Amino acid sequence: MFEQVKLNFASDALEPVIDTATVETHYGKHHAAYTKAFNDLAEKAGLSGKSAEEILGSLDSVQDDALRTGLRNQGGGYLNHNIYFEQLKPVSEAKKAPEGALLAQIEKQFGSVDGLKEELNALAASQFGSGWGWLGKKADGTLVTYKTANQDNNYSLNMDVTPVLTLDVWEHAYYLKYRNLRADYLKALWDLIDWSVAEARYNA
Ligand code: MN3
Repeated sequence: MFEQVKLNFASDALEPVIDTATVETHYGKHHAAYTKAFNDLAEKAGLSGKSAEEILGSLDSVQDDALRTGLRNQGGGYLNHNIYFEQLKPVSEAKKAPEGALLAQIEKQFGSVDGLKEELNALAASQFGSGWGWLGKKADGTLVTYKTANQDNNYSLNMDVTPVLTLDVWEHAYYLKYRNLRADYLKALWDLIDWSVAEARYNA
């Protein structure tokens, strides 16, 4: 049974960066719907015992086209939002900057944390239509920025990376407050990113 990650905050606690209605709709409706649909499809496909990462990483083994597409979209929607919501904390509680190995690698590759934010925001802002901007880690510890369309991720695309951070650029993530200003949402979102979660993912 796939379950939504528990939120580290009340639905109004991300104000003013993310408004209460967006949290309630995004987590309570969109993410909940992806989760239910993924559970239903995984059961139908006889894959309920596997992890979401395993299912998405072996979609080729699902023969039925509609089932495979459904698992890709709903499973991606389920997992991507778990990764997204897990890394968010209220402004007053989020760890504001990385330390240790992650910080060293960011400085080596991007010059500074601000340099990384700038590059990743530009990449996420450039995603045409719905999708995600990502910071990922390769097996050798190298960091990589990339973007994916719709609910695709490193697992469904069989990329040799694991997620460190993700930025949701579907309109449902920001449109109630930021309207068409995706770049403003991306800039503000960093105030909610809890770097202790990114460190744990990087050091895993
Ligand atoms: Mn979303």
